[in-house]
Parts: sequence; structure tokens; C-alpha cells
Amino acid sequence: MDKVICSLLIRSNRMKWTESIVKNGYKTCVKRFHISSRRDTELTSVRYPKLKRGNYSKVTDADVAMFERILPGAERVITEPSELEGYNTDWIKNCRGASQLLLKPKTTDDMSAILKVCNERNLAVVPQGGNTGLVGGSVPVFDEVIISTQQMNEIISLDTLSGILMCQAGCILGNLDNYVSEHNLTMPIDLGAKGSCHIGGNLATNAGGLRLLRYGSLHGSVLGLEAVLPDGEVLDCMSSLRKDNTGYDVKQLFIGSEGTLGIITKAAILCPQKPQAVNVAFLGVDSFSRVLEVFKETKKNLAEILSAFEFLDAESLRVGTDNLKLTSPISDHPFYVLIETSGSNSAHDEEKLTKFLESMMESGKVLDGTVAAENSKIQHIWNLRERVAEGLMHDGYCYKYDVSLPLENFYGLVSDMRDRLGDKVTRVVGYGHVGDGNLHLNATTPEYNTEVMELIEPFIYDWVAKYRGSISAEHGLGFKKRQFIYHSKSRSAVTVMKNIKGIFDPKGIMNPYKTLPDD
Ligand code: FAD
Ligand code: 2HG
Ligand code: ZN
Repeated sequence: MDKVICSLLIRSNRMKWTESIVKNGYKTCVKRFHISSRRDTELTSVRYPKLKRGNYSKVTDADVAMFERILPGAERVITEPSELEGYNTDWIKNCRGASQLLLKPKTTDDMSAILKVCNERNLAVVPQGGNTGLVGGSVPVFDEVIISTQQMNEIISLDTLSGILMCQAGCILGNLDNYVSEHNLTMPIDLGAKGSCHIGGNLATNAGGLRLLRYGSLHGSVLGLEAVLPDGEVLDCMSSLRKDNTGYDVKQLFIGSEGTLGIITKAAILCPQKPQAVNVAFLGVDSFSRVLEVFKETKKNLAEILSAFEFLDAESLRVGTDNLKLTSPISDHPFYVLIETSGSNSAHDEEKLTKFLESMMESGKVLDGTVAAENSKIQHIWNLRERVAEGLMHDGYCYKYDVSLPLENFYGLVSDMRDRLGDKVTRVVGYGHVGDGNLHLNATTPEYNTEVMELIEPFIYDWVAKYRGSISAEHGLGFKKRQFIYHSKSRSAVTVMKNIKGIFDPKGIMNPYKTLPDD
């Protein structure tokens, strides 16, 4: 048995870690790579011809002149079509709008002034952070004015004792993590898009990511928030108190509201202590039920140091090895598990993890594995998991789904979808955050294919509803999923949502055609 775990550990030292992974200090930088040009993406208004533009005003020269007065200086009021292209198209190149105006406020006052004008003029707007959203929420559907938080990137304060960070909404998550790391703290959220996504975008989508298992959702970590309402009113909920039960917790409404209620301009976030010791294990197992057995044992044995439990199926791993030329540190298996531990005592954690893996190997639950404690090796393993989304884009068009399901039904959906789509697609992959009950199912084809789309939807949503899952676990509804909201939410809940929307945004200028279904 000693031999088994020995080979497990030696393997990690023998591996050639050829990748240069940590760029700009970020775990993974999402590059704005160009597999196909953004112009290849069909206009959303063409792909969805039944959708009608709302009764909003069109931007005039007088509007542009007014915005130039509010936002003086270069690069703040953009009308040049070539510069607008990237802002009009989403990261997965599924959606493309035709906005003719991009605004870049720097301050809350700027934001307030431009929203006031938009509201008075009845101009529809779409808030945009890093534009890494995966449901078409961050780009216009028709010609909405794009309001980017790119220039709202100031860190306001960090209280190193309480761990409370205050910043503007346009700060890039990776930059914030680098900043708080210098003070022995960490951001309570981590995701593959951290090199591009903004904290405001994270809040607006209530992003989950790789650390949710450990630090919980943003609903708990966000202590305060400032937002500008559509009429320009500044909603100040910038509390930095851990406990504050004075009245309704209004800020919570903005977390996950996908830019439909107002624009988040500032946040106060509780940052946990940065773990001193991090270990990552990458394991091969022979079935999905084994993944679940290992998860159960992991929770039991590594409880207080467990910080992530992720899985990939063999096809997901191949996305990395085939499309991104990543190398796997272990032999081929039907399923892979990534376990991360984060603690304060490396000797203690390593011993605990090693002992645990030893027992998993001995019982036959785990067939092969490697453990990494060194940063570059840890990163190499994380890349196999974090970069699946990027790798899929190399296949062409990606049909992306993000669902919550009871763990026992988790992988059945992937198998059924594979049977259903057969050789009409390049591949169907299943991977995700097992620890949070969140499956990512993606299928790819060389280009968008209506027949494939009609085979997937509404089949997938009916399947999820049958098991009382959620059709959007962490990415939101955005443009692409809003019409399916009733698969996961009751009529009464959606009615309340619509009423709330009516209170905050009576003219409906905030991110129209997103999140809420048409009547
Ligand atoms: P955008 O894409 O710009 O916007 C997203 C939505 O928020 C839009 O509806 C937009 O209108 C709204 N919005 C943006 N900023 C504001 C604001 N200041 N105020 C109000 N509304 C605003 N998501 C996860 O949950 N977990 C993951 O693990 C994860 N991994 C990802 C990995 C990759 C490689 C990529 C490309 C995306 C991933 N995502 C993940 C999806 C995405 O939701 C997150 O990347 C992120 O939260 C979006 O932030 P953003 O700044 O890019 O927002
Ligand atoms: C992840 O967990 C992201 O990697 C992206 O949420 C998932 O692309 C996807 O389907
Ligand atoms: Zn995810």
C-alpha cells in the first residue's frame, strides 16, 4: 500500500510541468482570443426574428453631444463602429447587438448623470463589466446604449483587521485578489474569468465559481453595495457591518439582478484570510458514481480544509489536451476529480490528504492520481479544469448549459444528451462544481446549427425541471434563458420579480430583453 501512495506522490514530481501558466499574477487570464471574428456572429435580432425592439428612443447627435459634456475627455463616449464591435458581442460569440454608443463613466456622479439622461430620453441601456457573461446578458440585443464600468476601477479602502475591502464596481477580480493577497487576504470568489471579469459583474450575476464550497455565495460575502437607479438616484447601501438587521436588506436584490434594476457602482466585500497551505489532488476514477463516493469520503475526511471539489468527464479533459495542448498529469480514465485543500498548516494538511488518498486508492475508488503543493503544478492542474470553457470555443459554436441537479441525477443528463445528439455534434461534455451540485453541460458544433439547438431546447430544461433542479445555477438567465424561467420558478415568484422590476425601473430602460420573460 505504501508503494501505491508513493507512486501517487512521485508521479507529481516526475511530471513535466512545461506550461507557463501564471501570467500577470493571475491564475488564468481570459484572453480575448479570436478564433473567428466577432463579425461572424449573427446579429441577435436576425437570429431571433420574432423578438421586437421595445418602444425606446434612438440615440441622436444631440444625445451624443450631451453625453460628451457629462463625460469630458478622451475614450469616454465612443461611437466608432470598429471600437464598438467587441462591446457588442459576447464572450462566447452567441449574441451580437448593434449599439452605436458606448459610455464609460468614472464616478458614481458620472453614472447618475448619464442614467438620468437615458431615463428622461427613454434610451434603453445595457450595463457591461468585463463582458465575460455566458448568457448574453452583457451585450445589447438591438441598439441599447452600452454603459461600461471599465474606468470605475479604484480600490477605495481595505481594512486589514476586519478584511473588508471597498472598491468601485469596475475593478477586475484578479487585480483585487492580487491586492488583498499582499495583505494576507483572499477574495471570497474565484473563477476562470478572473483576469477580465469585474467585481460589479460578479455581483450582478451572483457568480459562484470555484470557491463557493468554501466561502459560500456572494449574498453572504457582500456587506455593502452602492447602485445607481435608472432615474439617476444613488442607492447607498455601502454598509461595512457584518451584522445589520435594520429593515429589508435591499442590497441583496442587486446581487444576481443582471443589470435589470440599476447599475452597481461600489461594493464592500468581506475577504477571508489567505490560506497558508494549498494542496491540489487530481484523481482518475472509473464512473460517475465513484465521483460521488469520493465526494462523500472527501467531505468526511477533509472537512475543515476542503476548498474545492470539481469534476470533469473524459471528453472535458480532451478539450484541454486536444484544443489547448495541455497535458494530463495522470493516465486516461472516464472521470476525473479535482480536490483542493486550503489550510494554515502545510505539514498537517499534506499528511491528512495523503492518508486520505492512500485509503481511496486502497479501496479501489480512485485508480490513479497526483498531488501538487507547488504553485506551478497546482496551476497546471487547475488549468485542466478552469480552461474547459476556453477550449470549447476552438470547436466553433458552443451550446452552454449550467444547471443545478440532485447529485444522484447529475450525470444522467449528460448521458441522455449524448444519446440524443449523437454525431450531429462535435462533442458533449459534462464538468463542474460537484461540491455545489452544479453541472456544466456543453455541446459544440463547427457553427451554429438550428437543428441541434431544437434538439437541446426545451429538452434540457424539461429534464432539469423533472428533477426539480435549476436551469441556471450560477451564470444567470440573461438573454438566452429568460423564457425558460418557469421551469425553475413558480408563477407567483416571477410575478413578484416583475413587480420589483416595475418599482425600480418603471420605464423598463435597464437591460431590456434580459432575465425576466416576456409577458
Ligand atoms: P459582464 O459579462 O460584463 O456582465 C454580466 C451581467 O451583469 C450582464 O447582465 C450585465 O448587464 C450585468 N452587469 C455587469 N456589470 C454590472 C454592474 N456594475 N451593475 C449592474 N449590472 C452589471 N460564472 C460563474 O458563476 N462561475 C464560474 O466559475 C464562471 N467561470 C467563468 C469562466 C470563464 C472562462 C468565463 C468566460 C465566464 C465564467 N463565468 C463564471 C461567467 C460570468 O458570469 C462571470 O465571468 C462574471 O461574473 C461576469 O462578470 P463580468 O464583469 O464579465 O460581467
Ligand atoms: C466554469 O465553471 C464556468 O468553468 C464556465 O462556470 C462553465 O463554460 C461553462 O460551461
Ligand atoms: Zn462554473
